[in-house]
Amino acid sequence: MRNLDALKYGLLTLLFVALTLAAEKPNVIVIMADDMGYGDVSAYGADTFRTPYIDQLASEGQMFTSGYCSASTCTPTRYSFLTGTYAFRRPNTGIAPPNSPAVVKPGTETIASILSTVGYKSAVIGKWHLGLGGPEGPDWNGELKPGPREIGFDYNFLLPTTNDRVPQVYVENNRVLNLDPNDPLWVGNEKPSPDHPTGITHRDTLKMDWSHGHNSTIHNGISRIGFYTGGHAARFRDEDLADEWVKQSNNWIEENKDGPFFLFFASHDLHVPRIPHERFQGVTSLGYRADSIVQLDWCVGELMKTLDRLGIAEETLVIFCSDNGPVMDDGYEDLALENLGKHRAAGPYTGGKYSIYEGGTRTPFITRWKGKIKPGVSDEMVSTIDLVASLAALTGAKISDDAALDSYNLIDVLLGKSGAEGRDHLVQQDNGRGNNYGLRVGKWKLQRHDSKTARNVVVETKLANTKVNQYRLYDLSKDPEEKNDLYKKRPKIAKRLTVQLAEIIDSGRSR
Ligand code: NG6
Ligand code: CA
Repeated sequence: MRNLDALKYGLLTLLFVALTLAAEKPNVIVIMADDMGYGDVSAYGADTFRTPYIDQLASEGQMFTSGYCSASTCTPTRYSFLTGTYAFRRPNTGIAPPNSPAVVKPGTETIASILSTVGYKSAVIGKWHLGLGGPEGPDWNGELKPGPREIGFDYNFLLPTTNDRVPQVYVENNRVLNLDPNDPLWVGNEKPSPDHPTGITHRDTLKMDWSHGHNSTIHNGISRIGFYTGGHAARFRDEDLADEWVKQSNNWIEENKDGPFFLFFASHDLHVPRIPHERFQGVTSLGYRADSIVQLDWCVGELMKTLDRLGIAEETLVIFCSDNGPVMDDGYEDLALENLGKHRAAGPYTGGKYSIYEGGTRTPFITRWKGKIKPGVSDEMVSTIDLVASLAALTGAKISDDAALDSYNLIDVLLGKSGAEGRDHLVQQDNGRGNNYGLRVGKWKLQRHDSKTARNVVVETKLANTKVNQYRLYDLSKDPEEKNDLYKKRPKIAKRLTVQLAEIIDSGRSR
């Protein structure tokens, strides 16, 4: 008996060694743009400005025409990208406010914790917007825990929320960087004193006016969502964010060049307030929105140059994606809409940020691994939510059965292997739990506009907030703009997709 056990153990060990050897452990860099639409890259059709570095990634790798994020706002997409579970399954995963506690709870398996089990070092550098701290929210003057390091990242250098929300400080690991204890940082929802200057009382001093919301505390001539005082030595200039992300990333890559490493480069471009560095202001004819795209493109170029300089481009899988579709006026008068001209930020699609139309979640999506991925264009369906399972499969890491509930292993598709198939269905959500959904199955697209759309979410159509759910059905192969509703004309397909969507939502998992 004992011999048999020993034999079993030996065989299992052999199997494990074989699997480990078969696994590949390239470095992985995920570059996530903020609010970038399908048509915002020249490789994807933008022709009033150019994005040479992103285009180069596309020409050297797989360029997906059905690449998606899982939600059309930031927090839920990021939640799902990290955890592999649809955000609508979890409470409080909608757009996070300035004092939000950590949205991903410690103990949750994430892309970083899963990769760490097979030897990866990982970092997130850039916009976080997934809350920090326990149920009481962030302790800005103390330890900001839990944060990324409590869910698997080894290092983080963050803009804690999103830059139209307070505060404008960097967080390095669990602390606000350069915080002077004699000038504590206070963040809140209420005006801290009657004479506290705001975007309303001091509107004439602003360097960029607000159009809706964004009229509380002023920093760097821009009023924001929420109030804060103190922490002056820690505050940054909006103009310097992109340079800082590149600098920090280059340092971290250099320190970890022997790999394997996983870097989540979370750009703030092109989210509002769009204040690119002075050297990018005016480089396009479209204003600061497109100037910010060119700035992001520069960041991509800098990161790729670092890989080349360190000789690790052939050991690094680079994934470029976005957290939601485009938006023009998102609260500031930066003339994005007025300067738009012929540019179509969502490409041929309808809708954008906040929307369950294709424009909300179908975005640029590129994978490049020099010497490994054969360059080409793929129309297979892939989503940011699939990166957890795909990278686990690539590297031989295990995912618990009760984690990453909606993440599919699409590694062969992401690596451009011929004949590999992408998703046969994908749920698209707008913001938090209980909102509106899209379901794409092949060429069919179902929209479900829910009866109980959460308040404080931008409601995109009159369909929302009705007494019963409203459905629409489109044939994307003939009608990419989702204009011609076939819900009544194609009752069998309509029924099938309606039931499928309800099952995915109700069953609690789709993996
Ligand atoms: C909205 C903000 C918008 C933006 C968005 C989050 C208002 C009126 N609108 O509530 O400006 O901050 O939240 O964007 O305040 S996201 O890309 O981070 O999800
Ligand atoms: Ca976003």
